[in-house]
Amino acid sequence: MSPPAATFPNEAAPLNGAYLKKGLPVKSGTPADQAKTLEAMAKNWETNFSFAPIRESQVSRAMTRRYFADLDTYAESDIVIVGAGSCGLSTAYMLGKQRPDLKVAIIEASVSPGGGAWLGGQLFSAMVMRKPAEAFLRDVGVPFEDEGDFVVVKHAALFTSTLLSRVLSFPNIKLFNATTVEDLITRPSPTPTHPHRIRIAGVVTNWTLVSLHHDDQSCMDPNTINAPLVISTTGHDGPFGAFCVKRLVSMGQIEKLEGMRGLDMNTAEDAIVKGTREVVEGLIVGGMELSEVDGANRMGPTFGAMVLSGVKAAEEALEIFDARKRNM
Ligand code: 48N
Repeated sequence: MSPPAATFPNEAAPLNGAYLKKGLPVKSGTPADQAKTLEAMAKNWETNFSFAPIRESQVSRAMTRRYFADLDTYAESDIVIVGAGSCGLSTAYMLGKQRPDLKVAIIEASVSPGGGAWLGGQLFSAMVMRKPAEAFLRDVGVPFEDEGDFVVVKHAALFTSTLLSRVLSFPNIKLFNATTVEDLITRPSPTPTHPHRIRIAGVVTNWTLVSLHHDDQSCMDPNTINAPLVISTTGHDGPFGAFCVKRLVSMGQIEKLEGMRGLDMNTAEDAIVKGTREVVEGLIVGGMELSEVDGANRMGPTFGAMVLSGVKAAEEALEIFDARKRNM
């Protein structure tokens, strides 16, 4: 038998406080004698502890009003970062720290941001970064052990969670996780030698769970975010990886992907950092996604290039952004 239907009209609850309805003895706030501190709660769970009252619709409205206000705010962003792995988050941190005036949206396909940076190599915990990348760790506030030419963060999750918390604390940065970039917004930008040249003007998004089912459901159209600059850090090739650069190839904007090469730590990390750049107008590529464009080596379980590629991507973005503003 189905549960009893609601028996009272669903009046809009006030934004700010408890839901008061005739016949529903719901009082706002907790009684004065209720424990308010952890010390006061300890061992008094039965006597003077209870949660303040709530109505389910208040929870729903607290979430939905914020989320849809964010969608409205970031529908026009200054910069969109695709992929919240170590490179994307490092990029966001540098932008958030330097430019509180810019609206930065991060689109992350997974429910859990962080990409491949929750563990070191082969699921081992420790994370290695070669110097001088420890300068970034110091800036973010991640403790490390100094081993001479490299440093070690005792658990990769300490790095990723600390960086993530710093990024999420910036008021001008919004993380849209469980959300996939399914395509790029483009505008014609022809030159005499490249009549079909385009520039990137934002991203096309959908819930990741929707993106995974386009083949077995009828058309589920996407949403969009306009932005004059997109920074793609979607990692090396894989189910979701290297998304934006693969799209550039399919749009004929770059001829082909050179493909990530074999592991060579000493070659790979410098190449990724130095190669981080605007690949086509309006799209900067960093992190391991870049290895697919340039045919750079992979570095395996060292993460210094990811963070410094993020530092460079942010620097490139601000130079481009400010130059465009000057030329407007
Ligand atoms: O961690 P990744 O995969 O990418 P990076 O470049 O930030 O860091 C790479 C690093 O973890 C390594 O691969 C290390 C250094 N190993 C190297 C080696 O030789 O093996 O993060 C990419 C993020 C992920 O969280 C994806 O879920 C996300 O990007 N993503 C997307 N998000 C939104 N829309 C998409 N289309 C999309 N594609 C990937």
